[in-house]
Amino acid sequence: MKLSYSPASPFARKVRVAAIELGLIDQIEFISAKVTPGEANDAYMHDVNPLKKLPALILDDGSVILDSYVIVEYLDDLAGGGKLIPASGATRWRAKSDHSLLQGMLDSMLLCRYEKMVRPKELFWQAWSDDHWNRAWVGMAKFDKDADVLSRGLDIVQIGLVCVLGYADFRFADCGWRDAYPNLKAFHERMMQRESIRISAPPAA
Ligand SMILES: N[C@@H](CCC(=O)N[C@@H](CS)C(=O)NCC(=O)O)C(=O)O
Repeated sequence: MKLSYSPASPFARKVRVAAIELGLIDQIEFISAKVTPGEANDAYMHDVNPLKKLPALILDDGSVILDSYVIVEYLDDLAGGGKLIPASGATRWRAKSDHSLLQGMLDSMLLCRYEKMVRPKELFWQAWSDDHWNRAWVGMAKFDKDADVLSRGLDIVQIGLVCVLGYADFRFADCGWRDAYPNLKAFHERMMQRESIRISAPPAA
């Protein structure tokens, strides 16, 4: 299997952490891909993902699995199922829903980043950017109060939450999430003790 990847991508980090935790990392070849809004990458769009997003998992038969959540679910299945995503029942739907929230938070944080760094300065829309940042910020507040998520064994929600917080450190270093959300701070410190989380942290910005 091959994974289109960038060390800066929080979505790709999620897959990498899951692959390490599931014991599948040695079966994946990491292929660096460059996908920037506003820049063409026709080969990637045609051959891998028409949405021009990474990560994408390319199986040995050439078929492609999108997106990061579905890739983690695929890997979880390969590892026997029910390891990082509960296999059935209320806990499955809770985890999927919490993960969707985290996914949306990351989407919004990425949009803020693109608005600031990629969009022409004269077109920058402050209110739109603030609105998206606020979605991530209020999402963090929700998880800061969720003692169950913060204290249970490793799963897709905890991995997604670490990726959100790591991306906040990487791209929004002054946002102050540790001061605002002490339970997330303690959670993040604990999670950073895991090798998979530590070695997958984004490079210094
Ligand atoms: N829903 C996708 C989101 C992936 C995503 O947005 N990836 C970013 C990189 S971190 C990307 O490819 N951005 C390029 C673009 O939007 O043009 C997933 O979970 O894999």
